[in-house]
Amino acid sequence: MMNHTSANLGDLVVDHVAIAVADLDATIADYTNRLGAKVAHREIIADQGVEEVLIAAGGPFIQLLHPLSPDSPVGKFLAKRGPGLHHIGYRVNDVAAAILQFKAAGARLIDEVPRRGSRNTKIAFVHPASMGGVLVELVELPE
Ligand code: CMX
Ligand code: CO
Repeated sequence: MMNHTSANLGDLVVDHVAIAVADLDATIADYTNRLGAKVAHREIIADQGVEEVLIAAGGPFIQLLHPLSPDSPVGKFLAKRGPGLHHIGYRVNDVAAAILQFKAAGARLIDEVPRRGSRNTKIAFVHPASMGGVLVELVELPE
């Protein structure tokens, strides 16, 4: 059966590529004016200390992330590294099952229990130390 999510983590599908930005509106303008991109979604995720803007990009979204405060994870990232690539989100059918699979494989999880992401998704982060220096987000779309 064809599915837009990956079965058993088998068919890898990128949901979004996330970029940490210092100036959200200026960056949106760069994408819309220079690339002709359209904003698909905008949401404040207060408990994660971020505002996200999803840019439509023909398949996976480009997720612009702006910190709500300097002591949030993205705020600390910006202070340490400056704006740039932050993480890649991959779709999975069942994020709780995916967490168990990553744990069984010896990966370091940031989230041992799924939390709520934007768009009513269920998400979990895998530590960059376990994925070649890249922060990975597992994304389960709502029904
Ligand atoms: N990619 C790669 N490395 C990263 C990173 C990232 N996005 N963020 C931090 N790091 C690195 C740091 O540079 C640091 O490296 P060194 O030890 O070599 O200096 C190390 O990871 C530890 O970083 P830290 O700033 O001390 O912060 P923490 O360990 O507290 O947290 C991380 C790091 C990845 C666990 C944290 O940023 C996190 O929990 N992120 C997930 C939450 C998040 O970003 N939510 C917003 C996204 C919302 C959404 O996508 O919907
Ligand atoms: Co994300």
